Amino acid sequence: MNIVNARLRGKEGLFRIELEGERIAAIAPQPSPAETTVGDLDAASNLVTAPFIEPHIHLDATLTAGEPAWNMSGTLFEGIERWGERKALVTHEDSKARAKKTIDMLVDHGIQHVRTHVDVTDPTLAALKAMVEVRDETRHLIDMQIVAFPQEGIESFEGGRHLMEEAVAIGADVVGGIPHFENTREQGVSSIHFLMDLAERKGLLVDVHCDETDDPHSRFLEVLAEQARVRGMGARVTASHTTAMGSYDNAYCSKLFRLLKMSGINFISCPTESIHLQGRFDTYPKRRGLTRVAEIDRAGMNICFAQDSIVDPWYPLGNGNIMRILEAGLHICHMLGYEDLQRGLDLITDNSARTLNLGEGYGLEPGRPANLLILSAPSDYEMIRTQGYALASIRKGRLLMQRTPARVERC
Ligand code: 17E
Ligand code: FE2
Repeated sequence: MNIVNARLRGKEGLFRIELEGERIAAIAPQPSPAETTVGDLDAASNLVTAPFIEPHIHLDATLTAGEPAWNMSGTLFEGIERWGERKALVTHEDSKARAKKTIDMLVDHGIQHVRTHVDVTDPTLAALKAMVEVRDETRHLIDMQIVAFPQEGIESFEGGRHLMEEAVAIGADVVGGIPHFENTREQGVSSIHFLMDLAERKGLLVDVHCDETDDPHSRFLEVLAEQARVRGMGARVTASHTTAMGSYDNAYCSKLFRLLKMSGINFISCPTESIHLQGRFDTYPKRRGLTRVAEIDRAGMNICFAQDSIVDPWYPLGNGNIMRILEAGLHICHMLGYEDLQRGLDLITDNSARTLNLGEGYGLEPGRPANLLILSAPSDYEMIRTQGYALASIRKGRLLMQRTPARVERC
């Protein structure tokens, strides 16, 4: 299969992309618009990109909002409480069915790489065992990384350390954490030492829910970054949320940024989730409750956007469309400047690939997997402005999804 009349990000003119089997064989400039021949796909001068990425979602909790009760306060903490009630009802089949339904939503929106957190503060590890099967059974649709995520704490939950180790033995790819939820500051710090030791010993990646609160005294990011720095693991470590950074004062942040840059860790912001869950203890003025996305990006550090939730105790909406998250995130983070709009898709493609350590498994280059999207607009700016979408998703050289745009007739 070949794709003709493709526009590529950051390049002038049109291109022809040749796919051979499961790989990209060649990418060549195309001097003039081409007719399609049988088996070719016409990008019609629109962007062709590597697939969209969902770097932070909870596929174990998805599609459970209101079961058995709704989160009435809209806080993170009530979400954790409501999830605790639903978690008691989790079964193997229920977990698999909801995760697969959600993966279909992601695939419909051009996502082919997913990192999912799975709550392992459950002595049965039912959801984790289910997700390991889902990871295998959906390989034709997505590449999945599973994070062993201790929702109720590593130190504060009975047997927490043991459950983390067991989750890794069963097949988790990434070690998680939640230091701001541990009972004490000391437990938060020791949980980070424990999880970094575990990841280093097993050669795994790290992705910690870190300082997901408006409390400016929640300062576990410095501990995580310093641990990553001294162990030389920065590129393999991610700090998710870090919303407390939106409440740190500038004096502390300027010191913190020096360490963050030295550490080389990655960041994930979930803008729709955080604007919904945070700011809940404020009246007015009311905080946005997000990390410093633009500042992290401008300091040359790696940051990407994620959905976090789809219809769960923390967030009642969501449909798998990461372009919606990008558009909301750029608004919320004051990132509608000219430069930001030129390269907005970085936040859901290349930056996310770096966070997930996808390496040569990702990107439009000859020799790499024939995984790509035909988009509905010719540039990042136009994709964002027109609320664009993936028109086609190709994986390992085969069409996964094609979308027919709605037609409007002026009368
Ligand atoms: N758990 C958590 O601690 N934080 C979140 N944002 C979600 C689950 C969705
Ligand atoms: Fe999360």
